[in-house]
Amino acid sequence: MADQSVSQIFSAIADTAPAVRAALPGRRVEYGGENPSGESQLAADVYADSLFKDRLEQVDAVGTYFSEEEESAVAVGDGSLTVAIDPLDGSSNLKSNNALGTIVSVYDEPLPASGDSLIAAGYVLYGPITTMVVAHDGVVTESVLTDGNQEVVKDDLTLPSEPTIYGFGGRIPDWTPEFTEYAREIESEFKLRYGGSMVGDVNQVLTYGGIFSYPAVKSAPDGKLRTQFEAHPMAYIVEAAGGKSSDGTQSILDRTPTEVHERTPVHLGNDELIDRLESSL
Ligand code: AHM
Ligand code: MG
Repeated sequence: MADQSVSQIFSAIADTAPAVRAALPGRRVEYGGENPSGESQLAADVYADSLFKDRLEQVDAVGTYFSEEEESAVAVGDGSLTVAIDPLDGSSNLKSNNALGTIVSVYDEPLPASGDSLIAAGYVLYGPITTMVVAHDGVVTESVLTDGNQEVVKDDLTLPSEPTIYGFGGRIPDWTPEFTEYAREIESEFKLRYGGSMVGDVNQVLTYGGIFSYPAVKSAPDGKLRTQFEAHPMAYIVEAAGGKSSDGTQSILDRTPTEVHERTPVHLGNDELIDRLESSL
């Protein structure tokens, strides 16, 4: 039953992604509003949110839709599942025409909820091609989405065991001394790949092996990324692919936010690099 619900939810995401992508060129402008995290919204953020909501409303298993772009949960049906979504992740990349994504979490509890309540998570990457990565039951699959078709290209995606890249967010002067020291070590061993879209950056880590961090910064001890909409789902995917997640001390999946739009430091990647990070912080 859960398997069928998860597959219906991600079919709905796959069906909607081409329309989200097609709508981007005309929606690179400010919408005039702010999201609940106090960030200004682009027309594309708001439009992607409405497309996903309308489509997920048609999936029987979904009872609640909760978006990073909206203040509160929206009741969309009688189903027992809650879908949390960052409709357009990395939307500041739209101006410069760089990678964007959509992040999707499927919880079997109302939000706020712990990462243990996730039953699946996935993302769409709007890169030169549109791909969708889904984690469920410990298995991660990658598909290419073209013109309404979903073609599985990897049916058991795992993190490469020899990491080669890193990508760290936030301004270097804002990092804590402990994170800065860790970063100096990592920089001397691996190649920098940072694009400013979590989906694009984590997808690179899943492809090449390495570490993605958006750390706690001096001015924002909880970092930038939102637990329910960004950190939990990406941690779920990376852990299912054989890697580790951390908020600096524990798995991100062990965090239960007290407020749905709450933020957390995020570190995702190969085990060895996350273990070293935790002992440095
Ligand atoms: P968004 O969902 O509002 O676009 O914000 C999240 C994005 C992440 O994709 C990315 O990791 C981070 O913000 C980039 O922040 P910065 O511009 O500080 O590098
Ligand atoms: Mg985001």
